[in-house]
Amino acid sequence: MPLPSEPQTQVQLQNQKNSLSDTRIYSAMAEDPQDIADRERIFKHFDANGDGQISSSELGDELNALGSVTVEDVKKMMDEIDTDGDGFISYEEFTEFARNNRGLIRDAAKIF
Ligand SMILES: [Ca+2]
Ligand SMILES: [Ca+2]
Repeated sequence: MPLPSEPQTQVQLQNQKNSLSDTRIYSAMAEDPQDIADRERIFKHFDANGDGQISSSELGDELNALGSVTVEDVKKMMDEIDTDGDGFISYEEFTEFARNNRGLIRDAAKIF
């Protein structure tokens, strides 16, 4: 009577261990992989020219497509998200904003 093959058992245990630690990492960061995927998709959507940053005109164009916004509205959002004040929203700045506004990003993910 042959025993179950030893290497296979080890691989299965290893996989279980990996998925457990993945879960722990995600919960420690309090980040749903879906939130990260949504965030990346929305960022790329806003970054129309694909240079990795959202300019105020890119932000304004997208917000105008959703409904009328004033120049002041766009400026207010830029001021809030562009924390280093260089006039562009980097992915890091967007990530920070998204983490603090998870509900807003989830709503936006339904639109984009
Ligand atoms: Ca851009
Ligand atoms: Ca910036």
